[in-house]
Amino acid sequence: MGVDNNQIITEVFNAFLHNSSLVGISEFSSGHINDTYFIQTEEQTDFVLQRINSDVFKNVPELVSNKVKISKHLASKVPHLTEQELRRAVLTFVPTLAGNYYHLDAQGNFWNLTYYIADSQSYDTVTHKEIAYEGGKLFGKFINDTSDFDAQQLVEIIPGFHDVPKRLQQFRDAKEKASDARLAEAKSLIERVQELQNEMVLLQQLKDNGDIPTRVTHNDTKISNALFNTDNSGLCVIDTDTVMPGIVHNDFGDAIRTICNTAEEDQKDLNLVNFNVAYYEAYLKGFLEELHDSLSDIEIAYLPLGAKTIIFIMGLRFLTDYLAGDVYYKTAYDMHNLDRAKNQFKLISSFEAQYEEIIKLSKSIHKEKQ
Ligand code: GN1
Ligand code: MG
Repeated sequence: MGVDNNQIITEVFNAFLHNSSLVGISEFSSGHINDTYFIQTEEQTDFVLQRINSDVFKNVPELVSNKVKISKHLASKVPHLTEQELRRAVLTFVPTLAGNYYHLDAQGNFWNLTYYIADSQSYDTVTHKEIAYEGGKLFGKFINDTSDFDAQQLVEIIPGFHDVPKRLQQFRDAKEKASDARLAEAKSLIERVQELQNEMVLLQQLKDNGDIPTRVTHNDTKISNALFNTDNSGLCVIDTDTVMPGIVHNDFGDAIRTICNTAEEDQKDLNLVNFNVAYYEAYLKGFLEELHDSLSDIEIAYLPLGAKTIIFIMGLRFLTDYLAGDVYYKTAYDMHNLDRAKNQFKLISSFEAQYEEIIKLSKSIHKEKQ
């Protein structure tokens, strides 16, 4: 990071209302879209400053407004917490001196600031059943706590974000324009998309027909967006950029996609990529425990398809970006998006191989709950 960037970050940080003096800046490198910085202060209340990618998010003021509304709603559920406790349990946005929740800098970049949640941990891959269970409780609680919030008050910040027919159209467009070399590299995955596509549009059809209700959903429930206490109990859901109206299957599925993958999302050695059914069971249990009676039978019945569909969507999006020449996700090397896509399609194959067991588990946990 150059000096200029540090200077910009310092100026931007000082546009927010925090009465703190910056003493250190470091970058968190795990996100694929935004640039995220850890801001250390002399007062020892630290912050997370985020430069929001406005190529991806076309309407940042509305995105920030969505996030702040949801944080305020979640805060209203825990009125007994002190301010300090609340900042650990709910992602808390800091206003600017001008009274907004975002700052627009001289270069035209949008920023937002949240309190850093200290003494917490997050996971890119899960190695204990306990984390899968606690993750299920955290994301289940998120859905439950927002189930009385009118989803229509939120702007659909990326229209059709998890809409499979729309994602398939983007894939076909990218395929039309792709280089021969990339088409050749992606050949077997392109065939896989064709095999799976009819099954993968089903949830969107149920949503469009009104058979599955629209509710507030987070839409980026990968497990690294859940924070845990040092004893591994669930603490807080972060990264609410994509909070918008959606179906519960998106949030269920994206958490499963990351919790049950025995390897990281971009692991190249596909022998290491398998679907862990024991973690599926633990996650499902935690998720349904917190949801109490908020889910309908039809929503519950389609949870396994939700998991498969989200894995497919991510594989498809990584593949599309590879074909399009890596224009959307940050990549670290030439074949990064293709490796991510191969990883997701391997995960689908492993899911399919264990499908009967997954269905059996889903049915027995649902019964236990009744
Ligand atoms: C992106 O930037 P990050 O890591 O929060 C993406 C998600 C994908 C995820 C895959 C706005 O999220 O949809 O699931 O990468 N976010 C957007 O790791 O496209
Ligand atoms: Mg995100």
